[in-house]
Amino acid sequence: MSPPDPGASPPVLKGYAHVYSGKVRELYAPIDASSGQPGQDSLLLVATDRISAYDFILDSEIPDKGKVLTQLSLWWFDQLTDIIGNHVISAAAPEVPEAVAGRAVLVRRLDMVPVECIGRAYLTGSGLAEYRQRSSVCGVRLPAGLKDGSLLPSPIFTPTTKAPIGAHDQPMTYAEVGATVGLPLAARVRDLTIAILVRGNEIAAGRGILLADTKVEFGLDAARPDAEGNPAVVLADEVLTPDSSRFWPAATWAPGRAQDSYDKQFVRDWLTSPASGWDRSSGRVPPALPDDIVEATRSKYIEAFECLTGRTFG
Ligand code: PZK
Repeated sequence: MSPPDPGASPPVLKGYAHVYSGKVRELYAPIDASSGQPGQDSLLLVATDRISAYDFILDSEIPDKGKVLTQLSLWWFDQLTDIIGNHVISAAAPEVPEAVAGRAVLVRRLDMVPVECIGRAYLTGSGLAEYRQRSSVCGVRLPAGLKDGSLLPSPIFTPTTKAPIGAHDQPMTYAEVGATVGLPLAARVRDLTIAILVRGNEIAAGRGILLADTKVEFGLDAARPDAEGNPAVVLADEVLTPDSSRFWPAATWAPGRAQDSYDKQFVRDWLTSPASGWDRSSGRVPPALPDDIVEATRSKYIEAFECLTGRTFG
C-alpha cells in the first residue's frame, strides 16, 4: 500500500489536534478547553472520501463515501450491542464539528488490543494464498479442495500483526495472539470476531450481500470494568463497512474464480481495462477515474447502505 502523500496535510479542524493519518481516514484529539491541550479521554475519527484500489490510494475521491461508511458503521454498532459494546460517544454536534458532520464520530480513547482481528466466512485473498501453500490459514487446518471464494465449513479467526502503514500485516496463529495478549483475552476477541461476522452475514443474507471476511479492532476500557473487575472489551474503529470487509454481490457468487467486489468493481474493471492506459505491474500510480466511474461507485456505496439498513441515505 502506498503511504499517504506526505505533501498532503490533513484539514485543520478548529478545536482539534491532528494525531494520525490513515489511508482513508484521519484521527484527531479534541483540545481541552481549560488546559488548551489535546485531551486523553477521546478521539475524533474522521472518514474521508478517499478510496484505495490495487494497494494505491487513488487521486479521485468518491463523493459521500466518508458519510456512507460512517453511517453504515454506526448502524452496525447498533445491530451488535447485544454481542459487544462500542467506543462511540457521539456522532452529532457539538461533539462532531460541522466541517465533518456525518462522517466523523467522537469515541472513547481505549487501550487498543495490538492484533488485527480478522474473521473469514469465505476463502479468498491472503487466506487463499496461505491455504494453497499449507492447507491452513493462521494455524487453522482446512479441508482439501477449497477454491477462491469457497464458503468455509465454519467461520475462522485469522488474526494478523498490526504493521505500520506501507508495510504488510503478518499472519499470527491463535497461540501467538495468546502469547501477546494472554489466553483469556485471545479467546474473547476470537469469539467476538466470529460472532460479529456471523451476525453480519445473518443480516446481510437475503439482502443480496455476502460478507466474505472482516477486520475488527477491539480496545480495553479501564473506565468500564466488567464483573470481575477487568477492563471491558469494547468494539472500536469501524465495523462491517466495505473498507473493513469484503462485500460480495450474492447474485454472482461462484467459487473457483475471483469474486466481483460489491463496491469497487467499476473501479477495478476500468483501471485494468485498456481505457485507463494503466499497467498494474508498472509500479506507476493509477490515473484519475472518469466521472462516470466515480458516480457509479458512489451509487454502489449508497446501494449497500440502503440495502443493508433499509434506510434512505442522506
Ligand atoms: C485508534 N486507530 C486506527 C482509525 C485513523 C486511524 N477508540 C480508540 N482508542 C484509541 N485508539 C484508537 C481508537 C479507535 N478507533 C484507532 N488508531 C488508533 C485509525 C481512524 C483513523 F487515522
